[in-house]
Amino acid sequence: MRGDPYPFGRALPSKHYLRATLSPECVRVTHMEIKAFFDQDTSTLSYLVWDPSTFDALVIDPVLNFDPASGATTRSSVVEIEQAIQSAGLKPRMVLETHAHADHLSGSQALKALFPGLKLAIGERIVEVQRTFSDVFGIEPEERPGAEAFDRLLKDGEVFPAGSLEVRVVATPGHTPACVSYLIGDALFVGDALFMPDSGTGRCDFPGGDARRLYDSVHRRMYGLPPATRIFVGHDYQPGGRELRYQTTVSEERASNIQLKAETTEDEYVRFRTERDRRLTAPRLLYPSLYVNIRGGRLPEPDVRGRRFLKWPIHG
Ligand SMILES: N[C@@H](CCC(=O)N[C@@H](CS)C(=O)NCC(=O)O)C(=O)O
Ligand SMILES: [Fe+2]
Repeated sequence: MRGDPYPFGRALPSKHYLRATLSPECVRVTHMEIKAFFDQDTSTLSYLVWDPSTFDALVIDPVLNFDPASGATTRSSVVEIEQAIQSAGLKPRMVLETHAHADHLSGSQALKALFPGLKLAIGERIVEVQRTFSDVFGIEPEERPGAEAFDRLLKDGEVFPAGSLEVRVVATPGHTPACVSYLIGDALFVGDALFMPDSGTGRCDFPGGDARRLYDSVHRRMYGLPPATRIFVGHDYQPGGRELRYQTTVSEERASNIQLKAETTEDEYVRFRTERDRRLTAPRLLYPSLYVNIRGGRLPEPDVRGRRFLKWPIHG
């Protein structure tokens, strides 16, 4: 994967983020509210972010609940977010995916059905992931999902509005090639690139994953942000049964992330990550998740009798 031509060279230096996000003349949103939602079944965090002065809001990484044994999907996680939106009188503008999740189904389409004006966005390299997994699932060429599965594909460094909220895209590949983080004010939503300091980092053994890339994403791009930048993680596996935690800071991660601290070298990290990944098993919902998530969170089209079927490759 080292020969991958993705233009990291174009990335803005970290002092630019400092100017772009924290200096008063550049920041449009000075105050924002963040509410986290936790899906116990997959240990996933979703976030609702809003501007309390305009009520403009966005949702990051919503979950559609799925029981693989029965095939039942339920919208309880999405309904929780909907209720929070309704009770605060918010105007949701966008749903942002940090990546195509491999362990849970996205709730983005269920949310879009509730709020029809919502736009769904994801990092532009999703098209690579769509290609890879269309092959894995043997999807016929004319049925392969592409850019049209999303309302908007985002480029590294792009800054876009969601109502009065201003969002900066920071490409943070490694867990998957298309992973992005979202910087909103002083808060960085990192998806599965980085977890709480006692949990480490995302695995890098999915197709297109790359531990060297993840090191660069975390060490150069995230740890180059101002130390007080708040970090909101995409999962918390509650190691040792500790209470749920999902918010930390750049300085806390730099000082104490168990897998990747400021002083950890690239080789040390890559050795550790590769070794750990060798022992990990596939996520329980790997195939259902990717089948749905490369289609922007859409369930498979129903047949004439309204039944939907997933594809699940078998090997061995
Ligand atoms: N056991 C979980 C899988 C957990 C998992 O693989 N999580 C990914 C994020 S999607 C990860 O990066 N884990 C980091 C690690 O285990 O080191 C499941 O079956 O869903
Ligand atoms: Fe993930």
